[in-house]
Amino acid sequence: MDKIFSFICCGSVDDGKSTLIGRLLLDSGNVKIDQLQEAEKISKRNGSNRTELSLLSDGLLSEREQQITIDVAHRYFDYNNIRFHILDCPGHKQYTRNMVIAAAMTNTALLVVDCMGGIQEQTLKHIDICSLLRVQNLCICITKCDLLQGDLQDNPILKNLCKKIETLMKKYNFNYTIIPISSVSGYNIDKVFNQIYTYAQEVLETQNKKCILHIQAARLSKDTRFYYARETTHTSPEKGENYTLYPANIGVGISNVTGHGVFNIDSDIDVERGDCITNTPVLVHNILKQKTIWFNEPSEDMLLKHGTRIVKIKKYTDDLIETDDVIIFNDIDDIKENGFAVIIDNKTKRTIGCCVFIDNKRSNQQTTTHKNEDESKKQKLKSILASQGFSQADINKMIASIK
Ligand SMILES: Nc1nc2c(ncn2[C@@H]2O[C@H](COP(=O)(O)OP(=O)(O)OP(=O)(O)O)[C@@H](O)[C@H]2O)c(=O)[nH]1
Ligand SMILES: [Mg+2]
Repeated sequence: MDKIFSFICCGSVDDGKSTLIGRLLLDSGNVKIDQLQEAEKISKRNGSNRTELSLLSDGLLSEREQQITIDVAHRYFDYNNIRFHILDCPGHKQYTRNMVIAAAMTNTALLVVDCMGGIQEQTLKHIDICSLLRVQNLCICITKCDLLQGDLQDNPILKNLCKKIETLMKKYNFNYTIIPISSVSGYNIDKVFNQIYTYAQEVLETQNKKCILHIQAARLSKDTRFYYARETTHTSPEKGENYTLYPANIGVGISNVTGHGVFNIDSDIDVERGDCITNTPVLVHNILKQKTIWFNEPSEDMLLKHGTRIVKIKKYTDDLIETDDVIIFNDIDDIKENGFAVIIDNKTKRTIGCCVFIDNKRSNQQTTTHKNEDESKKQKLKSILASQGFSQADINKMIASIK
């Protein structure tokens, strides 16, 4: 099973996310008998007359005790020839940060809306977050339809809710579909499987060979330097391919690949943690056009974490961030996976916001070239000095003395 497709399940608190995931796991044959027996036992102990399928998704003890989702639960199921990776998001307002980080990692969402409760404040918040983080496909599941009386085709509550959702969707750019379901009875769950499978095929087919490697570490072993990188776009480099090192803006070749994100390059250039090696154009700026979702109040002293770089925020306004060093990124509309960063409070080290990069491509081109040229000259000088036998410490001192 080499194809993996990730999607989130989001929506307001108690609207039935974890139960739907439990149903998907069960119906796709991905629940072991002992897991099901354990869920039956806990359900009975909690006084429920049916097996709570949410217990198959909620992992933490505190979640099971409180019957709410706190952390993002990662669950997997295989359907046809694809392995599906579901990120079950908490609906509670206080855990919005977990939902944001999950949405940043995926292109598709199952959004649940309780047929009785309708669209809630948190439903709207999750839709806004999905839109800002460029989740393209939205499979909107109207849940708990077993609670509705009579023929569902003609049900006024259902019709009314569908109309409201359609009106709301006009404000956004999603590729969406609405499916009334019941996770308890299994009604229309086959349609959910089909829809997710269709989205998966589309997304996996269009996934390209853009590869962005944020360097995590360099290790020297028997005179060979191995680089360890985060494969931001889930694409791996291949031996013999040509890449560019940023921020230096120098061409490098991949001379060997020894594992996931572990490789050698054909040059003795000094590559460090925080550098980036890519086969696709990126932006290298320290003034960034952005939009932020805040989880807590902004603080006086903040850091921006993107890829494997953490830089200080010098100045923050609603649409611009200025940092004390460049970051290597893309606009979210160009390459989603490289188009967002988290904001950290430097005192508490808590993640307090998530920002997405929008519309930088045209505005900052000039500064990039200028900075890259300087960086490129420094890197070339470094490799010349290294080839002449200077130690790394001496080279760094010499480079630092150049203005
Ligand atoms: N009748 C009925 N009840 C359902 C259905 N789906 C979920 N429920 C019930 O709704 C309640 C909440 O379900 P969960 O799946 O835990 O909701 P959630 O959205 O994951 O909640 P949080 O993670 O805390 O935001 C539970 O009591 C479920 O049994 C359904 O299809 N029919
Ligand atoms: Mg849940």
